[in-house]
Amino acid sequence: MTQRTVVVGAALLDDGRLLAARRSAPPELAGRWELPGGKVEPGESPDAALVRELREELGVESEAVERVPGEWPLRNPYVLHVWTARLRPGSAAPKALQDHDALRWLTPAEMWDVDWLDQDVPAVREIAARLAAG
Ligand code: 9L3
Ligand code: MG
Repeated sequence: MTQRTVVVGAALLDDGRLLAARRSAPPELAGRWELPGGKVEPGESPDAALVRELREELGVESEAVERVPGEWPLRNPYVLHVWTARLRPGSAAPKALQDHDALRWLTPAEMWDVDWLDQDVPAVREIAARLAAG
């Protein structure tokens, strides 16, 4: 039986823009941009994992909104799921606290200005289509 571990990525949206985060580690991913997030822990729900990861990595209070349909392969045994998310009222602004060295809020026109991780591209395409549709 194949063990799969879900990695949740957050399409954090604010005012029609998407937050992109540049990875600082590991070396093979450093410099590439991603939807922030990480591994769902045993017994943890995906939306709780997303909220925890964004608190740890960005220092924000957020809520998961909805899953973006699809599942994208990562290095074995990981698969990427993406959820849209928003900042809770009163949250701090995102800061690159861990695993990232730059953040950008991208408008639809800027969506492809950053070098996204290959595995995040299909999800970003889907988010871009939604933002463009208003
Ligand atoms: N990963 C890919 N795209 C993403 C995220 C959050 C993660 N949007 C990949 C990178 C790592 C693995 O998943 O190989 C685990 O992620 P993390 O726990 O290092 O963030
Ligand atoms: Mg992470």
